Amino acid sequence: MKVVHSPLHARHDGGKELHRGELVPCFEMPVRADYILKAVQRAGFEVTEPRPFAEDSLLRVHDAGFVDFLRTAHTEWRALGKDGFMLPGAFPARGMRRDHIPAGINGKLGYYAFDSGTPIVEGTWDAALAAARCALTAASWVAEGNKSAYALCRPPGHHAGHSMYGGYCFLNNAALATQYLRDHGFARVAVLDVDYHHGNGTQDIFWERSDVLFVSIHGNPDTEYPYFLGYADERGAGAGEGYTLNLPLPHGTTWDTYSTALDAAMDTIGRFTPDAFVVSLGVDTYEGDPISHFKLAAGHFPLMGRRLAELKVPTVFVQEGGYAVEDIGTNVAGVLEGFLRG
Ligand code: OKP
Ligand code: ZN
Repeated sequence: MKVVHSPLHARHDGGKELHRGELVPCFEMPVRADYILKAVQRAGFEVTEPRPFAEDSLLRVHDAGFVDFLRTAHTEWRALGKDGFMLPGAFPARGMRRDHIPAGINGKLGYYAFDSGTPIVEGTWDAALAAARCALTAASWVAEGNKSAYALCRPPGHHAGHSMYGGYCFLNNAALATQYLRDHGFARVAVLDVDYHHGNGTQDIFWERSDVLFVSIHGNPDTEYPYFLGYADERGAGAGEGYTLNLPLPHGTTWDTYSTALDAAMDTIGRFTPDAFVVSLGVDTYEGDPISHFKLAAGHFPLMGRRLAELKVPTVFVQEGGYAVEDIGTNVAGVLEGFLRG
């Protein structure tokens, strides 16, 4: 399986998030990608840098004003004489204006963000754009006839919506890959999000569409991030009604329960008869993950990969979360190797 990765991911570094009352370095850190890279190289996969897709490719799934904001936010911040990481402090909640974008940078941060755990640093745009290009490159390889490809994206993307960012995500890499496939001859594309956290951004982007099926298996949002989306009764709207499937699972979920949900997800995906398949591959379902509560063991990831291969449809894997950094590479490579053996 070909792998696409950019060293520019490392430009997104130095931000902090609020964790248990303290500002701590983000769990989403550069070394994650280094561990994954080592593991896929050890597995013998060929690693290539992304193709130089133009920035307008992003506008197939994102709002132009939002993309401009991400590109210029840190420059605006520095123009005010500030430096370091930026986090929003106020959000437009119930009863406040959502039809006006404040002119100042602090207002814009709160307007476009949905949490205060996703810092923007000087290199964030370069890293996010490189990750988006990785996803587009993997999709282009599959469109050119490869059976599968893996985009080693960092930062991740599945929490980023049409015009919002959060959950360590800025541009929705998996949605960009999905739309690329739609634009290059694949009439029906299924997305399966196996990250521990609900892929609210991907759901948002494809909510009203019947050409893209979105299925997500994740921790129950009643107690798990992102809290405000990912419940079982969310099934899509308009033409997209019935084309979103959420399978929230409880704390402590083991492979037994997980694999039953995975079977249900794959049955629904099979009935959709997709022409291509995009997997939002988070491995924070692992028992050693510091911010998640499922209990998958390392040996379960190859089984997951094997199950995904049963669909027998061209497949793009896009990296999402996974924060047990020393084991992240083994777990990701486990899924990919299980898929290839499947
Ligand atoms: C991103 B992805 C820890 C709180 C966690 C955000 C979690 C984002 C997960 N202080 N906040 O889906 O893996
Ligand atoms: Zn996650």
